Amino acid sequence: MKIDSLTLREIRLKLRAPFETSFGKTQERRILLVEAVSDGVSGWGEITAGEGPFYCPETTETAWHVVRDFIAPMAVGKEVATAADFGSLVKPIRGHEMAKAGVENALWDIEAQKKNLPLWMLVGGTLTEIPCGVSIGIQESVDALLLKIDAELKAGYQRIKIKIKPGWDAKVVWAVRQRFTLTKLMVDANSAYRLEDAPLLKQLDDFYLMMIEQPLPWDDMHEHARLQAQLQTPICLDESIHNARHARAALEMRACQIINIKLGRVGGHAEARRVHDVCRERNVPVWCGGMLESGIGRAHNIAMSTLPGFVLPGDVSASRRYWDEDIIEPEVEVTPEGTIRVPIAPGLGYRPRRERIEKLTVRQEIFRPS
Ligand code: OSB
Ligand code: MG
Repeated sequence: MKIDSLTLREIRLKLRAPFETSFGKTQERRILLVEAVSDGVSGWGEITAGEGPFYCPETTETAWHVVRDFIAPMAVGKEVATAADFGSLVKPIRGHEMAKAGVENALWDIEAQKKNLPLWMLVGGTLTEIPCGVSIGIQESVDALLLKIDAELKAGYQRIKIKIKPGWDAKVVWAVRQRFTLTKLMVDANSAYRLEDAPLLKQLDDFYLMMIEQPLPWDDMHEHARLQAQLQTPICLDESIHNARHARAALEMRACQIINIKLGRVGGHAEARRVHDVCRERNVPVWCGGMLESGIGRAHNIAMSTLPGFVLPGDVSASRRYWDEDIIEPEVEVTPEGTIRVPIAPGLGYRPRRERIEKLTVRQEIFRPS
């Protein structure tokens, strides 16, 4: 397929409620959307970078720069056999996985439409219904958190993830476990602790958590291995894993027992599948993480979550948990059993609402062969 043009747009989307993690609070998202066109077929991808360099070094602004000044010049007008080959075009660029993923995933959408297949089938998915969990940010009070969890469980979600940070950890998790004794529960620290905090983290072993996600620095697998040796609770890595080599290293050094795969963090569907395969060969379960995506990113997450190794509930939940109105049609909905039924239409399976997207757009640039 020839990449005839790329359109990069920034939209602003206000979250229904602020989302707080150990690295900060988000209320309004600045999301970059990529629309690629090949032979008149248009495909969509989302760049999942945050507004600031706090989850990872990329930001909305760095992604705009890298797409405009490097990815677009390397890719536009070029021919690739399949979307999976896009990576070779942008190989000279180190890092910037989220910027690359936004473009690559748009090509996957195109390829799926051209082959008249739902995207999830094209990526190799086998599951037709995916299990869903929710990620709950740091709250004002423990009572507020308990209320929130209760509501999510009543909506059907299969597992609860709570964000922790120093001062909002063991005591809070204890209160949650007291109240919800059998709920599938996990915590995510977003790198808020140090290896010296091992005794504190060890207290979490009492709460039968499914896993502790990314307790230690984003760039340190070795210390996670040291910590894992002291904990019963499985460690899950998020921020540390940017490609299949990282995944292999982490598993070989026993830095984790579970991996959270995010399409943006690993650079798109092709690398996500390689991370998945590394885990599956070793019987290591994976699940799909979230980045407060709009419907476009969410639809890509759903497709990825159909790969057979995605056996744990992901952070992929209904559009209405995030937005008053999403930018796709239909919106993503979750069944009372806490699952998403995968779409059967070709491509993403959810239609981008072009008019709404245009209304939300604050800047746009179109890249064509010079
Ligand atoms: O660590 O998984 C994370 C949101 C922004 C940045 C990092 C993370 C998250 C979430 C939210 O946990 C998941 C979601 O509901 O999209
Ligand atoms: Mg995480």
